[in-house]
Parts: sequence; structure tokens; C-alpha cells
Amino acid sequence: MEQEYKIITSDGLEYGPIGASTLKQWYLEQRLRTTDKVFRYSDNRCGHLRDFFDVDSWEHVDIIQPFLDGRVLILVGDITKQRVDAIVNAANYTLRGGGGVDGAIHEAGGPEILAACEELRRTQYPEGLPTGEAVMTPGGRLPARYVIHTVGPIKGVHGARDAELLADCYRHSLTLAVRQGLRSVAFPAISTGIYGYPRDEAAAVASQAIADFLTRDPSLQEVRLVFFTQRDATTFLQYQVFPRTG
Ligand code: AR6
Repeated sequence: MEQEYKIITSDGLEYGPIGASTLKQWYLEQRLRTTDKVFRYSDNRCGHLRDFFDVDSWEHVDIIQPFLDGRVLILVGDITKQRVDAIVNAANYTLRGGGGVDGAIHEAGGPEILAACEELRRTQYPEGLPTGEAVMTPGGRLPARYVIHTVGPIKGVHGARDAELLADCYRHSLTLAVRQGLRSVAFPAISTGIYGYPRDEAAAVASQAIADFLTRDPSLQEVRLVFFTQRDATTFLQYQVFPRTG
């Protein structure tokens, strides 16, 4: 059966129960806005319309859980589809693309991203981008305006510095975003694919680094952690260390 929702518009009007297809139709008819409040009957979850649906593709996004007063959102989806100021790329030191998220981002974003990466290599990083560092390029054809490229540690290569370097990826990416005046950033689970970082350990490191940053810097409004599968998101939720009261 189709999920049912209640809508509370910014004018305070309530509608419901209504199904997802009606929500879509109403949105397309401009009767609803992305910031209208939505309540889902099946699990009592509340949020904005945009928390439940990517209203451009009308794909289901489903934010699983918020932390730090909603400034951190955990969701299952495709990072290349995120409509945020910047998405983060789990790149490699060459900045010339690769597999995994890197391949997906270059494919979806088109040649403008690679051209900007080549320019960064030529001007600032002739030897390649060091592990833990981050750089920014335009987002090309992506819905995100920018891509922040960071190089995660290959698990086991840096010995005791693995966690510190993974934390650096998050910290330096967020620092770049703030410097550019951005408000929303989406991360994939850096290093947990080809680079072999165990998902449980990475969850603790990433959440600690993000929490440390956001509690010191008030300007970023939204940090999305985007997992490819529900299973990866569940593992993250089990091992994250975000402050409980946030
Ligand atoms: N959206 C969200 N998450 C994704 C997506 C996607 N479209 N695709 C994969 N993931 P990986 P790494 C998840 O291997 O471990 C490249 O070749 C995936 O399930 O992309 O940092 C680079 O060029 C995993 O959890 O990055 C480097 O050489 C996470 O994204 C190397 O891989 C990261 O997986 C970097 O390896």
C-alpha cells in the first residue's frame, strides 16, 4: 500500500492522509513547497517535504536520522543526486578520477570537473593531493554547485595515522566549505570502499570529526552523510559517536 502523509503548509493548513503520488502532483501544481512540514503515518516521522523526497527527480530520499539539532542528516541515496551547495568526492591523489564515488561524480558532473582538477594539479599540486587534504572545483552538471575532492587514507598504509588522516578529510572539507560561504555539504563514507577502511571504525572517526567541527563553527546548516545502501547506513548509526542530546 502507498505510504500516507499529513501535510502542514507554512500557512498552517493541514491536509491528509494523502499518498506520495498526490504529494507529487500537488508539488508540481505549486500547491506545496519543499519547506512544508510532512508527517508520515507509518513511522510517525516528521520533517520537511524535501526530507522525504528529492523533489526534482521525485526520488525517495528518506532521511533516517538527524543529529546535532538536525544539522547532520543521515540518509540512503546517491551522492551525485544531492541538491546541496557542495558534495564531497572520495578521490585519489591524482585528482584524475577513478572508480566508486569518484567515477560516479565525474560521470554525472561532466568534463568541467576534470578540467578544474587538472588545473589544480598544474598550479598547486604537481605531485598530487596529499592524503587528508581537500580542494574545491565547480560541480559541472551536478545539482550541487561545487565538488570538494579529498583523499582518504588507504587502510593500513599509514599505520597509526589512519584515523587522524580520515578525520582530516572531514575537517578540511568542512573548512573549505565554510571559507566559500557554503551552507550545506554532503559526504559519502570516505575510504570505506576501495580504500578498505572498516565501516564501523570509519563511522566513529567521521562522526567525531564532524561533531567537533560543527560545535565550533555555527555557519554550516546542513551536513548530509549519504550511504549507498541501507545496510551501510545502519552500520554507521550503530557506531557513530554524535552527542546524544544534539
Ligand atoms: N553515492 C553514495 N555513496 C557511494 C556511491 C554513490 N554514488 N558510490 C559508492 N558509494 P569508494 P574510497 C560508497 O570506493 O574507499 C576511487 O577509485 C561506497 O559504498 O568510492 O575512498 C578513487 O579514485 C563506499 O562506502 O571510495 C580512489 O582511488 C564509499 O562510497 C578510491 O576509489 C566510498 O567508496 C577511493 O576509495
